[in-house]
Amino acid sequence: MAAFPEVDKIRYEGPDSKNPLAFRWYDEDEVVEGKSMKDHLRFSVVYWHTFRGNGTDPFGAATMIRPWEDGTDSVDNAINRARVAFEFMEKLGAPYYAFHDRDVAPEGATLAESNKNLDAVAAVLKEEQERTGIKLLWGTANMFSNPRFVHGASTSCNADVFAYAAAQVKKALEVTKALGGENYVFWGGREGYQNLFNTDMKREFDHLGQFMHMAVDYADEIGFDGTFLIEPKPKEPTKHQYDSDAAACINFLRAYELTDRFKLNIETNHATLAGHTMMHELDYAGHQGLLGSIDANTGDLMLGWDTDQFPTNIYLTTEIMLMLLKHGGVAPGGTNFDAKVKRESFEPIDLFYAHIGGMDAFARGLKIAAAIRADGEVEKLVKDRYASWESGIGAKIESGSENFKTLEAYMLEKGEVAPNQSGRQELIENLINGYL
Ligand code: XLS
Ligand code: NI
Ligand code: NI
Repeated sequence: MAAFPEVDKIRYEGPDSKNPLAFRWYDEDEVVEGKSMKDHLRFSVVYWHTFRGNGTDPFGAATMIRPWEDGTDSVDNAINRARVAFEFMEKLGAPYYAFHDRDVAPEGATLAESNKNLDAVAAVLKEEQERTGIKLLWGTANMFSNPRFVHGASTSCNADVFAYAAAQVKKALEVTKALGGENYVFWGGREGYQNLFNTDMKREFDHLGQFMHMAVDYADEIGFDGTFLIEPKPKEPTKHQYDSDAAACINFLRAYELTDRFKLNIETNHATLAGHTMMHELDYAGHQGLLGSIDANTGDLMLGWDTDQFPTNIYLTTEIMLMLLKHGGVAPGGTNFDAKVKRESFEPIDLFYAHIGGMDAFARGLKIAAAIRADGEVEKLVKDRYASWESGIGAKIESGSENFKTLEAYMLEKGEVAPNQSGRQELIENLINGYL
């Protein structure tokens, strides 16, 4: 029985459509900068928020109405839910999805039982992937919900917990490979600390590095060649997460010699929590050659936690798409909606409204970003701003031929620097607004 009988396949109807169950901007076949929107954006639906989110918050119980749920944590219920998930994704027209092991299948009393449950549901996921053509963007392991992970997983003070986490990731990698997953994500979970007085930070970082190498080794052993992604986040649940932002993650990857297999999965709300903009995090990861994928959501500037809202702000999606286009696109990563409907939006149909809005916001952002790039006005302003590096002393410095002594000689002779130019911030902001 269909879970969403009142919803047909969501179609592109153009900007004038008043149909709330249609795309106004996302036309998957429309070509932008030589590539279809579908290939640029690579939209992905997350299993945890969309099919496991129940609307609880620290002050209240579940609110979501999900008629297909039978209220048990059985494998049967999980299998039925998987079928519903694919009905949803197929109607939405999202080409990808992502999950944690424990989202899709119930945790058993033992590791063996958990693995068995996961296999049973994975078989259905495979069947549904084949039926619909929807693909797995990435898999990951939930190593933060169960109380055993109270002190973290690979950075736990308890060696048994490290071993358990290793076994769990081993299995999650096998399942991700079996389902053709194109990436594998590590979000830090509880890898971090609450108090440095009781924490051996160096030892914990070394364990984290060791763990990642074990993951790479095992991936090689089973022939999983997807990209590994680390997802930076500065706080929540621990006060100080080890993967706090793009720069910290990249330093970790370099220090432990992991950059050949790892890239970053940048999430909007995490960037905000780190005191950065999403644009900053994307540009930083991008110019380091380590931009792998994005978790598309947004926070609330009045709330200091990870509210994981659906992105609807066109200015934000324009900034994101400018960065993705600049750095050569997001593939083999994707635009993964790590976002949840609000607790008050408890009807199943709200899941469609939320995703349609996010996809349209990104499609618009893509078109606006492409227009900005095609006009080249903004690019020219930036180029002019750095004109002093194109010739003369600037070009010489960049070529590596100068040193402190030659530069002193240059400046002693010249006496004072050439006049600075205006930064033109307001002009450039006005220009951007002109495209929106
Ligand atoms: C939590 C993270 C999480 C990861 C997957 O804040 O965003 O959802 O994306 O473990
Ligand atoms: Ni998050
Ligand atoms: Ni995320």
